[in-house]
Amino acid sequence: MKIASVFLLLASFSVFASKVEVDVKGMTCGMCVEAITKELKSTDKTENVSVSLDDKKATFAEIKGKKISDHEVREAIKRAGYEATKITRRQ
Ligand SMILES: [Cu+2]
Repeated sequence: MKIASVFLLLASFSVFASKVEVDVKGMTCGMCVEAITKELKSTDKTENVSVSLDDKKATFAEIKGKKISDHEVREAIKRAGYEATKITRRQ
């Protein structure tokens, strides 16, 4: 997961991509990770989706030219069966 985070950091240097970090409540195992990853990818607005069970966080970048709202992020996490407690965005 640490290595994946570094790749995400490097990817975030591209001009318009916004990096998003989501604190997720209720994750307990690898199946939680898979379910959340799948739902975040299904929005077609995210790339470099990475979910950390240790940190209870999902991180991803917005695909260039696409904006994903906080509401859409919360709904995707909810579809997977969890709750997004905090959303942090970085340019
Ligand atoms: Cu689980």
